[in-house]
Amino acid sequence: MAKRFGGGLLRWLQDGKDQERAGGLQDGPNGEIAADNIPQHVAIIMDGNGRWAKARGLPRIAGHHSGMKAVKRITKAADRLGVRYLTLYAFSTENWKRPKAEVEFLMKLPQEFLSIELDELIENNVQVKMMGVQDLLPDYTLTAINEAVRKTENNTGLVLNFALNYGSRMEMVEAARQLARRAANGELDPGSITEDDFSASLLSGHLPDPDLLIRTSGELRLSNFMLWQLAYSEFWFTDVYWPEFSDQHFYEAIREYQRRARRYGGL
Ligand code: V07
Repeated sequence: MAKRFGGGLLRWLQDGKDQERAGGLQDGPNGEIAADNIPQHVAIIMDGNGRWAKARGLPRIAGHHSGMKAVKRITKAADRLGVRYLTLYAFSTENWKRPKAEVEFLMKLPQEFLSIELDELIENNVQVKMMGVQDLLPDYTLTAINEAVRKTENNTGLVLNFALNYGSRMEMVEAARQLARRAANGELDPGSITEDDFSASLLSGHLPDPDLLIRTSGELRLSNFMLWQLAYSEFWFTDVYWPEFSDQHFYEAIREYQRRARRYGGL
């Protein structure tokens, strides 16, 4: 999709409606996005769905449902910009502690999302992936996700990677166990284990490290998300609740990413 920008041209991106009206990507007042420095991998902690609902006197599940619409919106925005990998933190290993009814609702969202969106994801050449432990996930959740993964595995466009039942410390302990087993089998010399070996043993082994981490809703923590992989990433935080996170907010994060990259380049 990045080819739409043309040869390294600086462009301002408006929201989808404005693009439709104007028949293309537009210059605009709030800055510009350089087509040649789009983060390859963006990871997002989609926080504030419950708070968004509470602020409106709605049940928390209404916030989760609204958050799902933002997933679609930001997937399209990322694809439009030419982002190659988008990792979304949909459910953490800690989220099982939430009330049972809320967990049950959350576990139905992958199926609902995919029943609405899978055809369009396929049309747009998107690859759906899941990063997390499949045990404990209900059958209907896994069936829906595995179907989407299978039907999109030969696509070559944006990788849409859902972190689901994911926890970073658990992932690293599992990587250590895997390497230790290989060492015990004599496949691997413990003294020769490299950072790349460790990276490859993580659930994200098939992905490059994120260039940019976004967290919504004002919390300034990593909450056990990709601790190893985010070692060199740029972080961008916003107070905006995830259901309200718009294309414009996403572009703002990308512009800030590019501004930082330019500053470091100048030193
Ligand atoms: C979930 C909506 C987004 C805000 C964060 C929490 C609630 C999309 C998915 C999903 C997951 C896998 C997949 C397709 C879609 C999802 C959960 C929660 C558990 F293959 N949104 N969303 N999964 N929320």
